[in-house]
Amino acid sequence: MKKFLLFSLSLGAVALLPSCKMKTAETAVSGDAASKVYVAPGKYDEFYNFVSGGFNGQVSVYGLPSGRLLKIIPVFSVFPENGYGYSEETKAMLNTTAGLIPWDDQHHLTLSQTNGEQDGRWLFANANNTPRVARIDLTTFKTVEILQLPNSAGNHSSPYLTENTEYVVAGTRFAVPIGEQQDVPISSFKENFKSTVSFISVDKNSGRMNVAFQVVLPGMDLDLSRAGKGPSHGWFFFSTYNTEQANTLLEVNASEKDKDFIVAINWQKAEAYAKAGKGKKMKVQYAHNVFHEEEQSATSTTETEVIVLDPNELKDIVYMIPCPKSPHGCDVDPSGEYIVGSGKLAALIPVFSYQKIIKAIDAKDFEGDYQGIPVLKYNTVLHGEVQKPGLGPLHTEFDANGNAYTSMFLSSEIVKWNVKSLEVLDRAPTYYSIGHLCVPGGDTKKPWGKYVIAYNKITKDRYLPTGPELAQSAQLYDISGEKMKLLLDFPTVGEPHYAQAIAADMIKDKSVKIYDINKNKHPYVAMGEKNAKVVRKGNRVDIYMTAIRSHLNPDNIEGVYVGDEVYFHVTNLEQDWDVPHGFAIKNNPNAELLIMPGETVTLKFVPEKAGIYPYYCTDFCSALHQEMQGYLRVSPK
Ligand code: CUK
Ligand code: CUA
Repeated sequence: MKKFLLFSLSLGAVALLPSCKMKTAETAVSGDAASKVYVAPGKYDEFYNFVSGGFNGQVSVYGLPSGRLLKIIPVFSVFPENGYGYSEETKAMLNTTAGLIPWDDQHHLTLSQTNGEQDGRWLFANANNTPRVARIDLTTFKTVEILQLPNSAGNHSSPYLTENTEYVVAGTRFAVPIGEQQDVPISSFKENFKSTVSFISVDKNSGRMNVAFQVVLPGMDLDLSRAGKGPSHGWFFFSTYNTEQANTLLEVNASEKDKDFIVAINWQKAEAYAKAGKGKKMKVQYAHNVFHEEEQSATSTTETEVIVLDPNELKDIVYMIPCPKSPHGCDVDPSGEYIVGSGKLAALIPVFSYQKIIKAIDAKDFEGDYQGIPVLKYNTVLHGEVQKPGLGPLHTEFDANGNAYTSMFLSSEIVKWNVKSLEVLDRAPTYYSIGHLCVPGGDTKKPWGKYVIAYNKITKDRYLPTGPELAQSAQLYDISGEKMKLLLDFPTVGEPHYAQAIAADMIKDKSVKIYDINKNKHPYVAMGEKNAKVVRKGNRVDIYMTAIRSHLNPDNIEGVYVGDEVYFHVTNLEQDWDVPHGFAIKNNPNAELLIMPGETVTLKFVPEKAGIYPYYCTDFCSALHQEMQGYLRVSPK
């Protein structure tokens, strides 16, 4: 949303700036708030809250209602805490056709679903900059797969999924020339730039992702999306802006039109066309990275082809619904009947009816076309408008009782309204300038409800100042009653955009599991201290090292020469599921490792100078932790 802020400024309209109401927290917090978020020492939280990290490229995990930070899961950025992106086993996860990219921008998260309800199996995340979608396994809390997307740039409208996780979709924010990189004038946007939606199939059992097909659209900025559910299963809805197809936004021409569109895609029809061979095969290159649990190691392969469907030829897969003023969020209610568009510059919230959309499509009741794609009539498919909801509507989540909660960036509040009657029921200020919000299960058929969490863009005075770079702020509200009640502020990591929350019971017992060393098929595993050894092949030296309280074995290594490629393959032999060991060696630019029980992890070291290089365990693992150490001698060639 940073861009939007600038954009408002360039309009010169003071009314569009976020209004940071300088109301103090005390005025908004009820007396029993503390007891509602208190989780006694030794007790667990009720929900896991998975929060996107924005520009830090990671995902963080909090407990709710306490707001305690439980873990950071590295996804699209390297992570010093556990060596992700530094170890030989995980480097391949960050591979792309442009090489290893150590840092990306992560905005949206989606928990896998079965029958429209959360199933606690996987969490999907997008990389916004270099387009990729990741899958995180919720038994290990590890990133296990990253799929790069061809024909895309600015993978913002992603990842959203269908109600049985049949497909994860990813829509392009930046229209670009498709195919391989092309050198064309930027002013040729209208002719040369295209937008795409990738439909990524997800294997029911393994979770393995695959770009099944892409739908190509005229160049426009796809912003956010949701799948239909229940009656609207089979459809996907995307918000768009810049349907003027401006290649520069400096003159604010991207918002000159009164209405942009919600794009409705009939994915079941598109899928049938793709299966019937109606798409075109296009040569492209993109990386597909998979972490293999048995080998404890990732591989990166390159895919070379994608199936592309063109709605100008296949006339009944894409429709446009006019939507006021640069829509941002596009959300579908739990019943699957109502589609909420949030025009970020609009003073109302339009809600569309799925039944009316289908009726109008069947009757071919169109107002015209947009570049060959039929445009429905706003009034014909509208369920109604929420009047005077506040300023700057962005995103909407739902509770289990037919209510919607919309974030208002400019007026800095959450507005609760009834989905059927469109009546505004309550509003609660946020501190300050809310972006996304999250109700546990609030994007599914069966929201858990209970809380809404605001992820705010401006922190200002919420925490002790820490220089100009402040922690971002989340806020937890009780929504169990008629009125929302602010309970808690908690600082977050990076810049949260979207988040998901799930009942702790769905996951917690599955993740209490040791990785069985007998299943460790790592090529350099040392099963037991007896198997620790040093093997030389040419100038490559493989050290099969073991770590167990309280030795590293071997702990004296000689016969290594300057310029050798040395690989420390450290196997953690512990059988307690939560006892990691660390590994670090002096002057190694490849950083360090953290090895969990049963795992083998590899650190590469190419010594440039003769000398003695001490190494040791970096994780305080027992009373004799300091004894886990050793020496490598490097001799001149
Ligand atoms: S965007 Cu950040 S507040 Cu990237 Cu989902 Cu709306
Ligand atoms: Cu092992 Cu400290």
